[in-house]
Amino acid sequence: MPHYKLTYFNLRGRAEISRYLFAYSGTKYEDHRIEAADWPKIKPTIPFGKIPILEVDGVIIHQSLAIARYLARESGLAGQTPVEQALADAIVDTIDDFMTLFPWAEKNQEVKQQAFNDILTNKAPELLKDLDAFLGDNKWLVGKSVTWADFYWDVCSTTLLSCKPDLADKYPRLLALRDRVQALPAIAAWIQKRPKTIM
Ligand code: GSH
Repeated sequence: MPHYKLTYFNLRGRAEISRYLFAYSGTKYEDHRIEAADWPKIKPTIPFGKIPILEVDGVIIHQSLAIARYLARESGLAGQTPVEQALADAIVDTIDDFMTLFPWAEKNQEVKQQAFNDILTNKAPELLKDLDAFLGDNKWLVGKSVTWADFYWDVCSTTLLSCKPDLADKYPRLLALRDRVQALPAIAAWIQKRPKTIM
């Protein structure tokens, strides 16, 4: 078993999908959380200067979704066939396209709040409608078993719902999918024990 070290801020953010995958597979890893105040001196030491990064026996992998896709493959959660894998990737990318619309690092709180409201009110409905149609009455987003796409929906929607609690009220099937992910014993245990952070 390689030595895994995941480095990120003390946030769920872009590292939480990988933490879910570690939790689900029961793989030991170092959940290294850095203080924002220490970031300026750490940044230049990191290839490409962004986090999360995952060190696998000292090899540094950057980009949150490359990290998560690797962990999903390792734990059998990437999809059961090449087509399922492509579909899971496509759903993850679709959700991620939406998440990257938000100006997470905006310093002006008024500007930030206005942009968040606009995206949550005017752009989210389209994503939710499409995701709901894609899920239909299936248990999981892709194939017959849980994949990292279901995890990504849960992780991202947790943050979205913290910004707008009624966001998905019109989509009980998407809310039920969150419940199914969160009821997986290893995920339930992780949610219970993880550090409580705003994002
Ligand atoms: N596409 C990259 C990923 O998914 O990993 C984005 C990485 C990214 O922007 N990370 C942010 C960061 O490192 C934190 S969420 N911010 C500090 C900086 O840019 O100096």
